[in-house]
Amino acid sequence: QRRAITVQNLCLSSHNDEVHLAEEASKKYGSPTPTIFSKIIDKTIPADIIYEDNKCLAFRDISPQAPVHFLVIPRTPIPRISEAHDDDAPLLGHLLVVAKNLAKKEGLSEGYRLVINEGKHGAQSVYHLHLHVLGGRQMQWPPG
Ligand code: TR5
Repeated sequence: QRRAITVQNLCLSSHNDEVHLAEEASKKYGSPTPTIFSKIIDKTIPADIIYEDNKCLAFRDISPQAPVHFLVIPRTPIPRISEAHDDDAPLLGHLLVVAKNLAKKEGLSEGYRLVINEGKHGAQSVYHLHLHVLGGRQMQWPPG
């Protein structure tokens, strides 16, 4: 089954090196343990959930990189954007619509950034697809 949950949990450590986390996560990719985000979905791990519906939920990032930083995730555990199927297009569109609605609700009238990290080079550390929404400060370009 394609939706088999595939990644080991990443416990939040004092070590906050996202690139290191991403490297470790990519090594573990393929293991059958659910991700931490599955546990947030099933509420066995607490999170600051700001929105949920039957397709997705949004919660504040535990290590915010901007004054406003939340994640929008599908309930279906698509591990990464590169593994989304063409027929996931409505779901992917829904994540974007939810992200922009929440950004408005969060007062990000001056703009914000949407980010999807993909795989090792993209510094993905949790292999459950998620859309970062960051705002409340001036972003720089290019990202590191
Ligand atoms: O690096 P990528 O793009 O995979 O982003 C993963 C994000 O998940 C990071 O920004 C982390 O700070 C965030 N994260 C990790 C955990 C976590 C979380 N956000 C909310 N709640 C969390 N819990 C309870 N546990 C985490 N390990």
